Amino acid sequence: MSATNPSVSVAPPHLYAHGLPLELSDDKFGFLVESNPAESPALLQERMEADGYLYLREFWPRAQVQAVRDSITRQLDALGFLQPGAPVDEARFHGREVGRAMGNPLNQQDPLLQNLVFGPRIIDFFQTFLGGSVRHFDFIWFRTKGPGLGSPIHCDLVYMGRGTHNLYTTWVPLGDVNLNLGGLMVLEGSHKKNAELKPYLSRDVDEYCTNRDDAADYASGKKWWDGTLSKNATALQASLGGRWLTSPEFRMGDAMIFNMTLVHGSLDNQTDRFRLSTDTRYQLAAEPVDPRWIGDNPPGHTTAQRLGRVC
Ligand SMILES: O=C(O)CCC(=O)C(=O)O
Ligand SMILES: [Fe+2]
Repeated sequence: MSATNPSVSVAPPHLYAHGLPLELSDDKFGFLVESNPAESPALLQERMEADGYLYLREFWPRAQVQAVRDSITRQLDALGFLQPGAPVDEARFHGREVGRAMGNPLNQQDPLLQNLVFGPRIIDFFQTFLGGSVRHFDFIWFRTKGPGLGSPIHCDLVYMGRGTHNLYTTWVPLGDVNLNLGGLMVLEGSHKKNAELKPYLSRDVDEYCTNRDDAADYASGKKWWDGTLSKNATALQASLGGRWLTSPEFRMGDAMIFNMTLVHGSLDNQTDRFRLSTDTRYQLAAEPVDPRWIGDNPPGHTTAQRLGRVC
């Protein structure tokens, strides 16, 4: 089956999120709607408003993304993360996770990567889409997901909401990602559940309540809330409604753009290979920016960024 052949997209019998099987009936599960990046900004804005995302197939030339993948798999190989003897491009897992987005050892300054995720193609797209001069966050979130659990379900706002909320994520598969390998999944219509999600969306992972007993542990960094909304995709779906949506196969060159309040996570990886992707952020340059993600060496979720408030 496709576990050993990434180019063949055969649906596995079960899909899992955080170790639990998803319900795959038509009313619970489906596929993302594709958009054409050349459509008018008004139409793309309408779709973003309606769906919370834009799934753009073949946004970049495949060869450009392959060159970035090559650079990353070479780094993973040199760092000892890949199975010796297997073709490097297959990115076979060698027993050790690479680490979460923060503290990931891969090179953020790689010119091929920078030219992909911060280059003219994507910046021009956002300038047209947002109707003004655009800036990106400097930090690049690497996802190098080995066999096992995908990313927990969350909204991006709680990690990056200290500037404008007119902010967009672009998720970039660095390799073809079929259902076995486990790509992004989003909960249909969840970006419009602001009332239900208000207690969650009003939080920030680097904030803590000064009037609670454990305030000192949060201030010192001993404790941290990781921003997870739910570890049970089906229970969350039962309360919010909507289908879980993914792609039958994200392909190299695709871009998946979404807003700050769209609930998402990723499918568990049922193969013995790494699933490689990045995610990056874009906004109007004139609007306020979250300082955690800006600069040559962005501070990120460090204790210096902790903010206490009475809650
Ligand atoms: O790739 C993943 O597993 C998660 C991606 C994500 O959370 C994002 O792009 O914001
Ligand atoms: Fe995210």
